[in-house]
Amino acid sequence: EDNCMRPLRHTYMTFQQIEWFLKNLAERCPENVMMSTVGYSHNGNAIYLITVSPSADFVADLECGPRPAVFIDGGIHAREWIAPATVLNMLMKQTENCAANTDCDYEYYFMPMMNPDGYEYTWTNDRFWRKNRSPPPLKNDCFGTDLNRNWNPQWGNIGSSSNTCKEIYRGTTPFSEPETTSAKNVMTRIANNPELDLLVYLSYHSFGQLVLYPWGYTSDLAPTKADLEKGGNVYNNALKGVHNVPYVVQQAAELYPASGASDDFAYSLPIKYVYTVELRNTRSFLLPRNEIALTFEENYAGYMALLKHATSQ
Ligand code: ING
Ligand code: ZN
Repeated sequence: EDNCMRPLRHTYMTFQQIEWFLKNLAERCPENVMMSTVGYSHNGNAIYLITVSPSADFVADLECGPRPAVFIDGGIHAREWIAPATVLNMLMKQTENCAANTDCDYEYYFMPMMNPDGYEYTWTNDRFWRKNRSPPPLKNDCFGTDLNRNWNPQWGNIGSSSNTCKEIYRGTTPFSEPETTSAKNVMTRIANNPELDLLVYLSYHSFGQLVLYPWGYTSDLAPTKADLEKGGNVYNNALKGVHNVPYVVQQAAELYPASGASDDFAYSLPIKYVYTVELRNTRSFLLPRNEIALTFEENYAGYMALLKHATSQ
């Protein structure tokens, strides 16, 4: 059978190009890729979940008992273009592996474009838009909720704002936004599936070259801080081995405390290995497109090492 892979992408894609890309991948690789729409943004754009699984003949050979699972998202923030670009390349590479029956021991869940409305807005109106494009509760207020301040637990506390015009506006209630509600529902369903063991959560952002672990809402140490730090170092050491680019592993609240971010929700589900990765570079959201493949390559190595580590514990 033909392999169903596509070449790596070296360009930033519009939301429409991302949709074509995902549909094409799902059509070419029906054995390994399932694409579903798990919600719609305020502007009516689909929020996609892509599930990558082992081929049917191969999965029968895997051990009985719950299968490990990983959930990965990108593009929570509109202007961080390298995040969806990296997750799309990871998704494609993982598909290629599963189609070849190699390195496919997990059930892989990808939400590569969490904020389609905001992303479109960065292509058409404002390259540095961060939030989604939900209308404000009162007219004449500002548009958009920060999708990384809209989660529980600890919604509404430090590092978020009730002012609709701020970049860290938290929304009216926890999960007030369709984007966060969709992701929460998917993550909860995976976590509660007795056939799966949701071990790893990765959320891709930029910039800063950081591997952040919970908590983000407090500088108190997470109860399993030692495991989180170890997993972060496994990711970072593998990453560094690829292009020797320095990333720093630290607790999210050490960067700045922020409540209502997705990683604290993931950690509370609970998921054992939870990271917000701030991709290249250390200066700007405008990452030259010749660094897309490099960023993907190093983070794919980190991802692979972390997934191996998580199942060896
Ligand atoms: N940075 C993250 C943000 O949401 C973060 C950093 C994540 C802080 C999780 C605390 C918890 O602000 C970017 N670039 O979005
Ligand atoms: Zn971000």
